[in-house]
Amino acid sequence: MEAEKILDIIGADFYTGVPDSQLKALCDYLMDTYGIDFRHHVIAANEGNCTALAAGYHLATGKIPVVYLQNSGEGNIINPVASLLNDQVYAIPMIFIVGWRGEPGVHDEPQHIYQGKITLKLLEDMDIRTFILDKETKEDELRNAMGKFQAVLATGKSVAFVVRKGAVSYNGKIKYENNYTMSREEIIRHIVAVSEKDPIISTTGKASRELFEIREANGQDHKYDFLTVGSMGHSSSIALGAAVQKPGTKIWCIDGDGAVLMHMGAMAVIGTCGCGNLVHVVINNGAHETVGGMPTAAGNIELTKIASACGYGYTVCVDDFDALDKELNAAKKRNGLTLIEARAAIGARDDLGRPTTPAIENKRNFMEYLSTLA
Ligand SMILES: Cc1ncc(C[n+]2csc(CCOP(=O)(O)OP(=O)(O)O)c2C)c(N)n1
Repeated sequence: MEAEKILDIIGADFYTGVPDSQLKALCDYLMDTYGIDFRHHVIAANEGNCTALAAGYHLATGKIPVVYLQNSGEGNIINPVASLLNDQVYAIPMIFIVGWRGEPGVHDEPQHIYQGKITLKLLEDMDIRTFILDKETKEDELRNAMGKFQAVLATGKSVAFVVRKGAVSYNGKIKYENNYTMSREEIIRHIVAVSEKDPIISTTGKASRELFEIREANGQDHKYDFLTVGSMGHSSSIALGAAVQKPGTKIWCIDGDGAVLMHMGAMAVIGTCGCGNLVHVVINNGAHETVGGMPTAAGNIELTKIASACGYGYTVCVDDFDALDKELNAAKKRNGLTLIEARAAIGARDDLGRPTTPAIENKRNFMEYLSTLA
C-alpha cells in the first residue's frame, strides 16, 4: 500500500523514528513531505529517544504520535515503553510502525534471525497490541484495524503496525546527497592498508560488509575483524572493552555517524578510559546510508569537538585521502586516544555482498587472534 494512504488512515501529524530499509518508502515519503521539521517529523538518535520525544509531543498536544523503527530498535524502546508509557505509569499512548526484519520463514542475515522471531512477542510483552501489514493488506482492513486501535489508544495503551517486506510503497524519487567526495568503502580500504595486522571493530551496516569484501579482495584473513553486525551504536564500546585488555595492541574502531549518535554516551566513557591504543574512526556521511540515506543530525555537528570535550587526546576531521592517510599513519604511531572523523559521500556499490562466513566463526577466529596479542 502507498505510504501516503497508510499515514492518511493512521491520521497522525507527528512522526519520529530511526530509518529502516524495510520502511524506506515510508521514510522517503516523510522526508519528501516534511523533511526534518521538528513540529512534524524528526529522525532521532535512537528509538528510545524517539519514544520519549513522542511522549513529549503527546504531553504538549494530547494527540497521538507515531514512532517508526526497525525491529532491531525494539530493545531501545523497551525502557520508555515499560517504565514511562505503560498504563500503570503515565498511560501515554502511541502508534509504533515496526519494520519486521528476520520474520520466521523469510531469509535474512544472522543479526535479524532471533530478533525477528521475538518481534511480536516482545511487543505483546510490552502490552502493545499488534497488526501485521503486508503486501496483501487492503485499505478497508487497515482502516478497520485502525478503528480497533483507536479504542485501545483511548485507554492510554500503545499499538503497533508490524510491517512485512514490500508492504509499503512510494513512487517519489528522493535522492540523499552531500558535498563530500570520499566513499566509505575507499576510506575503509585506506584504514585496512594502514592498520595492517591490528584488530578492527567495525560498525553495523554496509561498513562491515565493505570491510569483509575488502579482506576477501586482498586475500587477507578475516580474523583481524570483528563485525558488529547488530547492536548498532555499540562498536566503539566493544572496541573499548577489547582495548583496555590489550594495552599493547592498537585497536581500530570503524564507526558510522548514525551509530555514534545512537549511543553517544559511549564517547564520554571512552574519553575517560586513559587508553592510548584506541583509534576511533567515524565515517561521517551525515546519513543512515545503509538503510537508504536518510539524514542523521551529525551532518551539522562537530564530532571532533565532542570527542575532545570527552577527553580524546587527539581529534581531527578530514575530507580528502591525502589528509586521511596522513592522519591514519600518525594514529598508527601515536600512543594516545585518537578520533578521526572522515567526511564521506553518501553511497555504496550496488553489488555489495554480505559476509559469507557464519558470525560465530568470525567471533572464534577473532578471539583466537586476540589471544595471541598483548
Ligand atoms: C537499533 C537499531 N536501529 C536501527 C537499525 C537499522 N540500521 C542498520 S544500519 C543503519 C544506519 C547506520 O548509519 P551510520 O552509522 O551513519 O552508517 P552508514 O550506514 O551511513 O554507513 C540503521 C538505521 C539497527 N540495525 N539497529
